[in-house]
Formats: sequence, C-alpha cells, structure tokens
Amino acid sequence: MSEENREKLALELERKAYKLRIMELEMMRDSEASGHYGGSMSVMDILTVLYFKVMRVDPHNEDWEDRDRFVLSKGHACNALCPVLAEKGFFSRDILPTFNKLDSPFGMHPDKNKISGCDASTGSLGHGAPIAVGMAMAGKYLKKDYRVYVVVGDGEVAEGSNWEAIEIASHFKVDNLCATIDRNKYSLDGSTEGPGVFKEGGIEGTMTLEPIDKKLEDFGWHVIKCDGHDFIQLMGAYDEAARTKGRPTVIIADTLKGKGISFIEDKYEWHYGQFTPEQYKTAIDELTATLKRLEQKSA
Ligand SMILES: Cc1ncc(C[n+]2csc(CCOP(=O)(O)OP(=O)(O)O)c2C)c(N)n1
Repeated sequence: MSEENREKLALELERKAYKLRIMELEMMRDSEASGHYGGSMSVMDILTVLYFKVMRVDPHNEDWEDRDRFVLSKGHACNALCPVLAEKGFFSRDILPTFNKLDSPFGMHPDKNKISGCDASTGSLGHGAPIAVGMAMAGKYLKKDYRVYVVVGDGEVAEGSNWEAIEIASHFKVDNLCATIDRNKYSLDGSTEGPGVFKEGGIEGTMTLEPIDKKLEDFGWHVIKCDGHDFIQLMGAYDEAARTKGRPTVIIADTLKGKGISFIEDKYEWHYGQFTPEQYKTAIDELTATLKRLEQKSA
C-alpha cells in the first residue's frame, strides 16, 4: 500500500473509532447501565484496527473454521466490544440499548454463547491469554492458517495465569498468536506503576509492571512498542506481528485511560461508574466535535 493510501486508511479508521465511541456512549445512556468507561475508551482504537483492518472474520459466517480468533481478555471492556461487533455486522445496532439488561445477549462481560461473533467468554481477569494460547496451539496442530489476537489490560498482567500462558506460547513457538497490552497505566483502583511497598497497616500501591518489554523478551516473545492511539503505528505493529516467525508477538500499546472524553482522561476513578445525563451529553458532544474535525481533515 502506498504511503498516501496508508494515511488515508489511518484517518478512516480514526473516524470509525470515534463513531464507535459515540455508539458506545449512546448504548450506555439508552440502556441506563453503569459500565467501564476508562478501559473501553483506551482500547477502542486497538479494537477498530483489529476488526476493520487486520482480522479475517465474516459476520455472515461467524463459525467459519478458518476465521481469525479474537479474545478480549479484559472482558470488562465489553461495552467497547458490543458496538464494534454491531458495526462489523454481526448483529443489528438496534439491540445495543439492551446492554446489561435481563435477557440481553450483552452483559457487563462478554458471553460467547450469547454474543454473535464473540469467540471467548471473559471477565475474570487472567483467563484470556491462556484461552488464546490454546486456540493458537490448536491452529498449529490442525495446520490451519488462522491467527489469534488477544487484548490484555496492563493491570491484568499481574495475574499469574498469564505468565504460564506466556511461557507455553514461546515454548511451542505459536507465531500465529499476537497479544496486545492496553498500556493505559491504571488498574481498577490506582496506578500500575507501583510503588508496591510495605506500609504500616498493609501494602501501598501495586507491584510495578516495568520493565514489561524486557520481561516478555526474556520469555521468548517478539516485543513491539507503539502508540496505541496512532493508527499508522498500530497498523505497522500488526503487520510486523504477522511477519514474525518462530515466536509469538506482543504489542505494548501505549494508551490513555478514558481517551477522547476530557473529564475522564487519565483518571482511574472513571475505571467504572455511571454518567449523569449531563455527563453523557458533554462526552457525546466532545466526541462528536472530534469526529467532525476528522471528517473535515479527510474531506
Ligand atoms: C480475577 C479478577 N479479579 C478482579 C477483577 C475485578 N477487576 C475488574 S477490572 C479490574 C482492573 C483491570 O485493570 P486493567 O487490566 O489495567 O484494565 P483497564 O485499565 O484496561 O480497564 C479489576 C481488578 C476481575 N474482573 N477479575
């Protein structure tokens, strides 16, 4: 693809990601659900590139054996996944406002038995990477050429089950596996950067994640670092992952928790919550203004 076409595609994807952010907030507003705003906004650009540029999936044949597989290990960002799958054509966007209601296919976390196009039920952190490694190993064993993509939260990396999966993946050289870490620097109740020290009465802070790139390299993975909101960089990272042979790839995507909505950006307090009607309006107005700017840029 020429550089000019790549830039055009990047802009098109960025517009799509803002449209999806707006769809998500309308879904949440109309369903009157609370939800995970911070991590759904940080991961939206990654999901957009995966579903609208990288992955080979067919909404008209969701069980297609040779499809690429996707696992949203940070399942609490289901409110980002639902609009993406609707936009991709797996189901009508008209049913999004049932989000998190009784009898809806969409709960706070994704259920593969209920959501069309969803390959793995997740929500209990630390399970997605092991599931994805199993899918990738099955693909190798069955001599299929599908690829497996898993998105993990940076706070989630602390779950020990990930490290078992990370070790197995490099041992079995599953180069059909690509993990992405949504590196937004926050977990549920604070920073992922520590300090993790003893204090009178307990421990203060989480353990530090860094140097996460070196740890993963030492475990035998190919590591790529990129800006998780730069569409050219994201597309380049996934291209490089597909070219990488003999070991799995992890993309450490530097992101901003709450990306796109100024009053929640970089604030772990908005990991989970519920907007007031005024906050929905402010957020949707902001996202719409960004979308309009992007549309003008591409006109
Ligand atoms: C096993 C498990 N423990 C605790 C939780 C509760 N929980 C939900 S989200 C979250 C924080 C995850 O942080 P991170 O992976 O960084 O997600 P992000 O910031 O990208 O939303 C926690 C602890 C859970 N879902 N599963």
